[in-house]
Amino acid sequence: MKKGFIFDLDGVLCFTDIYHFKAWKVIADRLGLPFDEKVNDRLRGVSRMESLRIILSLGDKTYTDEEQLAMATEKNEIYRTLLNEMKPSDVSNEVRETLEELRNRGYKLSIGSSSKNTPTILEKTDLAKYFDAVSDGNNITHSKPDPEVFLKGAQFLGLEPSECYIVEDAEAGIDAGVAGGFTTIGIGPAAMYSKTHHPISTFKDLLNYAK
Ligand code: B16
Ligand code: MG
Repeated sequence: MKKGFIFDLDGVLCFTDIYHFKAWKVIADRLGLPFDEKVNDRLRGVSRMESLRIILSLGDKTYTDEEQLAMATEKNEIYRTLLNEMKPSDVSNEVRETLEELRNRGYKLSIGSSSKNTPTILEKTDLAKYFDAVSDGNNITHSKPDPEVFLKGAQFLGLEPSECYIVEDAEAGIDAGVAGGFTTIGIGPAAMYSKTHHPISTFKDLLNYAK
C-alpha cells in the first residue's frame, strides 16, 4: 500500500522552465549557439552542469572546466533574479487543494527536485508548508535519471520506495523513479512517455491514486 508521494518541482508544482530558458538563452546567444524551446525541453529535470553540456553540444567549441563553471554561475545569477518575481499565485489552486487533500487522507509528502534553488522557490511560492520532507539538488551527488534524489526523499519520509508514488513531468525523472523501484505518475510530457506507470492529464487526478 502506498503511504507517500514524492513530487518533482519544476513542471509539476510550478513552472520555472521559462526562467531557465531565458537565463540559458543569454549565455547561448553570446556563444552563437542555436538554443531554442525544443532544446530547452531536453533540460527538464537534468542538473545545471548537465544542462550546460547539452547546450554546448550545439556547437563544436570546447571549454575548460573553469569556463563552464563561470557560464553556469552566470546563468544561475540571471535565473535567481527572475525567480525573485515568483509569488504564491504562481501555484494553482488545483495544486494547493490537491496537496491539502492528500495530507488530509494521511499521505506523507516530499519534494524530489534536481534544483539547488528549491528552498527559494518553495519560499517564494509559499509551498513549503505542505511538505514533510525536501530532497533536492543540495542533498544529492547524482542528478536524475539517477534515483538518488527520490531514494533520499523516501528515506526522509521514513518510507520504502515501494510505498511511494513519484510525480514527474520529465522523462529523466520517470527513469529515475523506475530505477529506484518507485511507482511513477507522469504529467505533461511524462504522461506520453512509455516508461510511465500511470499517466494523468491534470494535477487533481492524483486523488484517484490516494484512496
Ligand atoms: P538549478 P526539477 C530541475 O528541476 C529543472 O527541471 C532543470 O531544468 C534544472 O536544470 C534543474 O532543476 C537544476 O536546477 O540550476 O536551479 O539547480 O524539474 O527537478 O524540479
Ligand atoms: Mg520537472
